[in-house]
Amino acid sequence: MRSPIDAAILGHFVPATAGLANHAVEAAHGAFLKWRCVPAPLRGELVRCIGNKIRLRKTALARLITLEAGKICSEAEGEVQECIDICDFAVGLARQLHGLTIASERPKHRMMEQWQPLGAVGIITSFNFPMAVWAWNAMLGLVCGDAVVWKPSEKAPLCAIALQRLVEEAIDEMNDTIPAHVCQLILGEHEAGERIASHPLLPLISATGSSRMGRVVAQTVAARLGRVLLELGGNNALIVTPSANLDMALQAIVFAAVGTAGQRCTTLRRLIVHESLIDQFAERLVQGFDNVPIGHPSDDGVLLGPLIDADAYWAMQQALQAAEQQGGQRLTGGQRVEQGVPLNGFYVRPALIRVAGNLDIVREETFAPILYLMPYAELDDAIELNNAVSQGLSSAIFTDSVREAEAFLGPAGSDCGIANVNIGTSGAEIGAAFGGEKDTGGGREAGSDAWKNYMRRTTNTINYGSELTLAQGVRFTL
Ligand code: UN1
Repeated sequence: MRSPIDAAILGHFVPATAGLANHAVEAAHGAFLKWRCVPAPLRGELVRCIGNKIRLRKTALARLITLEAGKICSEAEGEVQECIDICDFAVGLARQLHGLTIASERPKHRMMEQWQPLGAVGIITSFNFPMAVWAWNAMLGLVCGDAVVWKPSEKAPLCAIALQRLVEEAIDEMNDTIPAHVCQLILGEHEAGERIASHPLLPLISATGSSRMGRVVAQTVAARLGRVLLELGGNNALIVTPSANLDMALQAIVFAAVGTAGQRCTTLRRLIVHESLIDQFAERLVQGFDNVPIGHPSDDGVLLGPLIDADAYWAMQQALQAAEQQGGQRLTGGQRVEQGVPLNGFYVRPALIRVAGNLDIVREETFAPILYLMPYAELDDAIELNNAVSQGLSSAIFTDSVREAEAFLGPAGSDCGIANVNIGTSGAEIGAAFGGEKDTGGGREAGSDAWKNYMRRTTNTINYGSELTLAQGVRFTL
């Protein structure tokens, strides 16, 4: 594999054979059979230990993300922080995996639900968050009593190996309380992902990546009636209304559109601006985009590092061409940058394209810093534009009007899993549920009650009387 910074070869990995992958899944399943009986707060101790190790090595891990995914240092550190945060969250959660007690209609009966460990969980992650997305899934899975089988992106195996090493260290340090194979790593290309998706010993597959990949995984898992947790493509929009604080909006927009070189699933891709201010605001945006410092992602002050690879660059060029053919007007950006950046990396100027509405190309998620700018007249039209794409991950509105904000957040408002007011579309905290609707796949990861995905619910009815009473008044006595 190569670094996106300068295409330098970072190493070679041998993809796991089918036999090896199967062995890893079976080992994880075996570990699960023991792990599920370890009390949850003790399972939390392993996660605490992993979190402490990540905390101690925050800078080194962030450097690895920069090297392998091309993120600027601050965003790479932010991603490691996200891993630490979910560890802390999961440790607390280990004492809160609670179910309900429900009133029974029968005398001297009690109903309750319990949440039990589910099994070994398959986790498929993408290059753009090579550590955090694993952490969301694995740390919750571990406290829930599951084992974990991780198939990271073939573009970011070093990040995965580094985390796996830390996990193994933590397991060793906790001696024989932890089954050794509770966290497994399988390196490979998409065949490895397919193997995981079809494996009957993995009751849950959590997959992050493109909607195309998610569809294949979902169908494979559905064929064996398994469970999926999908976090797929986004096509996130932000509405700027006349009452918005434009300085704040501008900052939020540039971070959301350009951060991580436009390669977050939460990246801002569509900007819907009120017609009364779109021309003036477009000028400010062009200025903002043209002034984004581009370069080596480790250099101080750089905000825009490289795209992941040549394919990403060509996909961006094709999207720009399609946008222009479909009537879009390029206001700025899109060119490759070759001066003042490391050789052989794919560095680009962020592109701003004025469009009349959701052109065909605008409906597609292109993983690059391209922002489509479109006007609206009435808030209802803006919300309709926001919703009129197949993806439904993140969305935002900038407004000082309570009426507008609440309309956007209400039942006829944004149809996305994330709807924000006066902040951008990306950079969510881990405490809340993360995910989206429609082609985004419907899954919710990280905070809130996302842990329930990693457990099975049992409903228990207990009769503590000495008579057998049937529900619904049914009489059936011999
Ligand atoms: C992703 O791009 O797959 O909200 C995840 C954000 C980050 C996570 C992005 N916390 O932008």
